[in-house]
Amino acid sequence: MTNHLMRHFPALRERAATPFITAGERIISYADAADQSGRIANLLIAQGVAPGDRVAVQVEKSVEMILLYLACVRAGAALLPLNTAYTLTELEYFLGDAEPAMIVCGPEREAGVKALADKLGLPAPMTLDSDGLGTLSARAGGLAPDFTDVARGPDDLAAILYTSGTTGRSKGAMLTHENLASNARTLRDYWRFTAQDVLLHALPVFHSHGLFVAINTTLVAGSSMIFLPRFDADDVFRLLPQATTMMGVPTFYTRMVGDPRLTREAAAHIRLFVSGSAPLLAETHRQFLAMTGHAILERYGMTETNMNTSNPYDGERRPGTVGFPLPGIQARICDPDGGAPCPDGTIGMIEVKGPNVFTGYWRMPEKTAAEFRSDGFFITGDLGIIDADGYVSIVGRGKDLVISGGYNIYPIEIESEIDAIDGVAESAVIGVPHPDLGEAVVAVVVRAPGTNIDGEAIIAALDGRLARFKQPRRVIFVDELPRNTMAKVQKQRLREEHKAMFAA
Ligand code: MCA
Ligand code: AMP
Repeated sequence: MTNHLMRHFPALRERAATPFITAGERIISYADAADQSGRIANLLIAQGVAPGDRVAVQVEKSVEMILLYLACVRAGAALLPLNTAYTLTELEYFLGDAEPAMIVCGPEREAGVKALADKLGLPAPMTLDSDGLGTLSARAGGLAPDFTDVARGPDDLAAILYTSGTTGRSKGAMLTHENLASNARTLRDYWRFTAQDVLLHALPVFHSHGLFVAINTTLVAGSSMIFLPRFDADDVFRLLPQATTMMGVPTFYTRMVGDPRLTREAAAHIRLFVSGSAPLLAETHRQFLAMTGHAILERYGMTETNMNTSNPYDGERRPGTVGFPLPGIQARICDPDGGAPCPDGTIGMIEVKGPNVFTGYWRMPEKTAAEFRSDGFFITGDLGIIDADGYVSIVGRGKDLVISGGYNIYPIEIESEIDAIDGVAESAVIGVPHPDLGEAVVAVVVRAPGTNIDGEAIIAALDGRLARFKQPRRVIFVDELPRNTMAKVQKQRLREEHKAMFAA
C-alpha cells in the first residue's frame, strides 16, 4: 500500500525545479518541499510519532508550517492545526481532548504550553516561529531528507480540525486521506487549476480554507503560491500582477472594493477570484464585477465536509448563491426536524453526502450519530434553497452561529463565559451586520440585581479566557432579555433591534 494522499501530489517528485511557495525573497521549490518535509517526517518518527497519532500545531503562518503538514501526511500522523488567537485556557481543552504525541507552538508561548503539557502528561512542545525558525527546524535540519512515506489507505486519518459546537464543547472533525484527496482533485478540475497557476495566498493556514482548499489544490495541480503572512491590502495590490488566482473570505473582497487601487488593470493578470467561508454580499459581487470585469466565484464548504458546492467556472456565477453541488457530491434540502425531503423550491436544511464528508467527531460517537441521517447524509446546520436551475442559496442558519471575518463563533461559548462573571445575571450573544467583518459579535447583558458592572469590565474579564476575535465588539445592557412563550431568548428580535449598530 502506498500513502494515499501523497500519491496525489506527484509534483513533489516530478516538478522538482518548480516554485511551490514564494514568500518574500524565499522561493521553495517542489524539490525543497520534498527534502524539508522528509527531514521533518524523520523527526516525527524519531520523536515516536506513530501512524494515527496527533500532532498539535499552534504557530504563525510560515512555509515550514506547510512542510510540517506534509511531513505529518508522509509519516501517517494526523495534523491538528489550532488558531493562533486561542488562549492557553482554550488550548488546554484541545490538548487534553486530542492527546497529541507531539506539540509545536510559537516560541513566545513555549513556557505556557510546556506548563500545560506537563499538567496533561503530554510531551514538551517544540517551537516554530513566523520565519520558520525554532527547535523544530533546528532538529529536523540535522536529519536526512530521504523518507519512505508511511503506507496509508483512503480511510486513514489525515487531520483533525476542531469546530465549536452549538451545544458547548468543541468537536474534532476527523478528515481522512480520501476526504482531502477527493476534494483537491475535484476543485483542481472544477476551477481549472494547472501547473501554470500562481495562487495569491493571504489566508491563515490553521483552517480548512487556507490549508486544504488552497494548499491541496495547489499540490494536486503542481502549481505555485505566493505566501503573504496575512491579508494586507498593500501587499495584495502589489502582488496581484504576479498571480493568476486568489482565494479569500468576503472581508478580503469588501476591503478590495473599498480601495481605489481595485481596477481592471490591477486584476488583469488574475483568471479566477474565489470567495467562501461566509456569505459574500450580492452587492460586493456586483461592485467587484463592475470595477474589474471579474465575477467572483462563490463556493460553500464546512470544516466537516471540505467544499460542497461551487458556482461554475464557465457559465453564470450567480450573486447571492453558492452554485451547484460539486461533482460526486449530493446535496438535498430537508425538513430540519423530521428530515423528510422538502418540495422543490422550498427552504430547508442542507444535507450533503460524498467522499468529501468527514468520518465523525473525535471520541464523540453520539454527536457524530446525531449529525448524520441513516442514509449517510450529513446535516450541515445551514438553511438553504435550490432554485429551478439547480443553484443552491444559503438563506440562514439552523445553528446559533456568528461568522465574523470568516471565523466561526458560537454564542453559547461566549455566553457561558459572560454569565460566569460577577455582576452578570445573564447574557445573549448575537451577530450584528458589520461592514468589514460581515457580522460582529455583540453581547446583550442583564446585570445582577444591585450591581453596576460596565462593558469594559466584561471585556477585561474575558481577556485571557477567550480569543480576541470571539470577544464582543460591543456590550449592551438591558433590564431583561426578550423571551418567547417557551422561555427561549428571542435572538432574532435582538438582531433586528440592533441591526443598524455598525451601519457605515
Ligand atoms: C482579527 N480580529 C477579528 C478578526 N480577525 N475580530 C473579529 N473577527 C475576525 N475575523 C481582531 C483581532 O483580534 C484584533 O483585535 C483586530 O481584529 C485586528 O486584528 P488583525 O489581525 O489586524 O485583523 P485583520 O488582519 O484585519 O484580520 C481580519 C481578517 C482575518 C483578514 C478578516 O480575520 C482573516 O484572515 N480571516 C480569515 C478567516 C478564515 O480563513 N476562515 C476560514 C475558516 P484587537 O485589536 O482588539 O486585538 S474555514 C471555513 O469557514 C470553511 C471550511 C470554508 O467554507 O472555508
Ligand atoms: P466552518 O465551521 O469554519 O467550517 O464554517 C462552515 C460554515 O461557514 C458553514 O456551515 C456555513 O454556515 C458558512 N459558509 C461557508 N461558506 C459559505 C458561503 N459561501 N456562504 C455562506 N455561508 C458559508
